[in-house]
Amino acid sequence: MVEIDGPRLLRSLRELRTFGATGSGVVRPTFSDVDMTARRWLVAQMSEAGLEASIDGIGNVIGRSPNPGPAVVLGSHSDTQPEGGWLDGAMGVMYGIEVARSLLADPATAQLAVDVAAWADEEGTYASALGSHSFVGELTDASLAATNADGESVASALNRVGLAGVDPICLEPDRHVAYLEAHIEQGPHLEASGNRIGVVTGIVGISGATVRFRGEQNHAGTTPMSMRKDAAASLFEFGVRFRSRFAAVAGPASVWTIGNLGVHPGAESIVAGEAWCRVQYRDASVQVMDRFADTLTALVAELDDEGPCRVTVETGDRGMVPVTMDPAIVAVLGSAAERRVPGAWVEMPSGAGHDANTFAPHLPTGMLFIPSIGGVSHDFAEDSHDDDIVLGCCVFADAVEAYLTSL
Ligand code: HGY
Ligand code: MN
Ligand code: MN
Repeated sequence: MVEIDGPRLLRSLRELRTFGATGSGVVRPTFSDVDMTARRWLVAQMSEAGLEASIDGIGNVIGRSPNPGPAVVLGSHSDTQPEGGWLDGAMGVMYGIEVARSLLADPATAQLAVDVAAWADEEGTYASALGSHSFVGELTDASLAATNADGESVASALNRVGLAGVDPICLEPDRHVAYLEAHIEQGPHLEASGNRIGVVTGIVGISGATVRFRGEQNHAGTTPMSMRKDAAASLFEFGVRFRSRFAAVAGPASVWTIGNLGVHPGAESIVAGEAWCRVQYRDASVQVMDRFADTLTALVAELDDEGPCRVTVETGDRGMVPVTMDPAIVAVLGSAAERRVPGAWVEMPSGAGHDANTFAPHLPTGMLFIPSIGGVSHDFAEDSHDDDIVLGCCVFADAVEAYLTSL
């Protein structure tokens, strides 16, 4: 079993939390000042752990082992949601550093190659899983043109933070043999079942779209109801039909959400001339995701035909495809969990998307979960118990060692 330094892991997680600390949570959006400060801090942490570390041209922090391959890549993201928790992404990054450091420090394992990464923009402030897509060679012009809520493009942001012209660091097929990511579950199942470790078997796909409603702005008092082209009313009608139509084609674990919306000009005495909403849907099955996409397109066309407002849909962000974890990595994670906490672990799907979605089509990929208190995430209240955080890192380290020595 690998000896990791639990207190050191917890200290470093608590220090990372300070970059963007907001109440009990963290606000550290991609390419913000606190995000870049955190990335520079991570370079120092990775260097101290014995890795050759740098921030690459898309903002990924990459720590490369001094050892020749075969190497595993351990990582997660260091950016957060607009109201994020202190562990979402951050925990997987610090696990990677702690595992790399602990293996290098032990003569019995010092020859094992563990590269570590803190990916840029998994949360999609600009484009979801931007950094991991760059690492696997899937960066597109559309990625660089993607904008944040303020309309700043990735290309402009890279220029602003001083990364324009810096080369991206990419996957090395003759070095990298697997990708492993540790993460909080972000859901209720481990805590509810009393399990301390989750071994992920598959990860849902995620797709999103913007639906726009265009009517006629007018006076809320003098415009008769029969003459209105009320974009807000059209949005609400869409919302009602969206819920029922998606429910009719959903799978047993499907989810669908309208998490953001707006009306213009947004005054109570004005009939809204414009409205929009962001739709997101997830499922582990490509067929169900395709059914959702077709249902959305048909609903938009139906409302546009009915009038009185025009209704259009824009898909945009490439989202995430549903992926299956590598059976050999599932097995090595399960064995490591069984040794540490016999019977207190479970194989499970992931309802959250991760950078592991990006890697699975390119490398054998696996994920480990620890319980989230109350199942809460993407909220300042996100938290996990210290002993679960430390245990998760012990299991993760054992699995990494076992996988590398089995090659
Ligand atoms: O939304 C997700 O599943 C991920 O946390 N970005
Ligand atoms: Mn997240
Ligand atoms: Mn995450």
